[in-house]
Amino acid sequence: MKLFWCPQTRASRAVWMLEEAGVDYGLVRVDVTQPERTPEHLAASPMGKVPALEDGEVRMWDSAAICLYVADRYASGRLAPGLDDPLRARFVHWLIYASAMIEPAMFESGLRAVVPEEHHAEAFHPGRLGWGSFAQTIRTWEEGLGDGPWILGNEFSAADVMLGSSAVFLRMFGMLPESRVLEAYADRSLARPAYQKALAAEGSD
Ligand SMILES: N[C@@H](CCC(=O)N[C@@H](CS)C(=O)NCC(=O)O)C(=O)O
Repeated sequence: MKLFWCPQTRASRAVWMLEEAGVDYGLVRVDVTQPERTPEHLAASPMGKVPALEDGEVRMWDSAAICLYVADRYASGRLAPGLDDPLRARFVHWLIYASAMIEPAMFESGLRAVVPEEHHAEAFHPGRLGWGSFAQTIRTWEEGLGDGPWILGNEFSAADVMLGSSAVFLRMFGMLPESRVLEAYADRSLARPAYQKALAAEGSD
């Protein structure tokens, strides 16, 4: 298995996932801050993005899809509730929440600061956007976590790789609102040895 990866990007959550699953993989370091893309990278990721996973014939180039695939294929029943498990729906929902709700709401909140106020109603029409406001997104996430410690309760899963890395990213960008629940969740995520291994890779060549 091969992961196209660049430090300090969404690729870190894919490394965290592979470490949690305990599978063998190699990292191919690419620099997505530069415009050039190798043919090998483009074959793995048509948009030349990271993370991108090659696993035999499989090609995947989205962090949520990669987390779901790795959990189902290599850690089913451990990092992903099985298809017949009553927790399966909740697992899928929250795994996708990170990229379908948190990330768009986060970028919208940044855009609002630069788009003139008079264009907000048209540009950010709440009924047309597929996500809620940033405040709503955070509140719903906190409610979903409840007493935790993880999004499924006591069991850690691949959904926490997506959500926990989002909490860590938000904090890194200074965008995590004051939230005891999400601060503690980011800390718990960072305390996972597999996440620490993923971050350690960032400092290596
Ligand atoms: N939805 C994708 C987004 C991937 C993405 O945009 N990755 C960024 C780094 S965080 C990237 O590769 N940017 C370089 C580019 O778009 O050329 C995912 O979650 O994996």
